[in-house]
Amino acid sequence: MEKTVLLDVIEAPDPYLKTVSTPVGAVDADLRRLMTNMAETMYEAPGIGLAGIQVGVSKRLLVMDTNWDEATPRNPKFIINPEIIWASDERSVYNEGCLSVPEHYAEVERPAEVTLRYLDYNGEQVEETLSGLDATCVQHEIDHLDGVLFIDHLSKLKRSMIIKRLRKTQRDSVVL
Ligand code: GNR
Ligand code: NI
Repeated sequence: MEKTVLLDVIEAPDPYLKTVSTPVGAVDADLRRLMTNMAETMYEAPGIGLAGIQVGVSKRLLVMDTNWDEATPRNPKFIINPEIIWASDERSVYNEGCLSVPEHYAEVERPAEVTLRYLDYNGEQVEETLSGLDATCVQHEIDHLDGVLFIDHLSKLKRSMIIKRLRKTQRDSVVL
C-alpha cells in the first residue's frame, strides 16, 4: 500500500471552481489512487465530502462520508460520473458549509431525496436512493462538478458579502 498524499483545496473566488468537469473515461489504478488521496484530504480537513475540482481535477468524481467521527470507522463512498435520475418534490433545508468557502455557512434548500446512477470504486454501476445529509451532501458535490458552489444558491447580496470576506481573509493571510 502506497503512502497517501494530502491535496491542496482550492478556495473561492478562484475561477477554476466554475469549471464544468468532464466524465471519467476509465476507473483505473490512477483514478483509484487519486480518490484515495481525496478521501484522506477530506478526513484531514475535516469535511464530509470532496469533489475533484476542489483539488484541481476537473473530472466527474467525488468522495463522501457523512457518518464518520472518532467512534465510527471511516467508510468513504466513491462516486464517479453521477447522474441524478430522480429527485423528490419534498425539500429539505440544511445549513451548508464548503471546504472551498471556509468559515462561511448558509441555509440551502434542495430535494430531500435523490436517486443516483454512478460508477463505484470498482467501476461497477450502482443505482441508489439517498436521503437526509447524504442527499444534501451528494447534491452539493454534484453542483461542484457543474461549477456551482452553495453560495450560488443564495441571494446576490449574501453571495457578494461572503466573497468580499473571503477576499479579505485571503489578503490578510498573505505573509510578506
Ligand atoms: O464538509 C462539508 N460539509 C457540508 C455540510 C453541509 C452540506 C454540504 C457539505 S460538503 C462540505 C465539504 C465540501 O466542501 N464538499 O464539497
Ligand atoms: Ni463544497
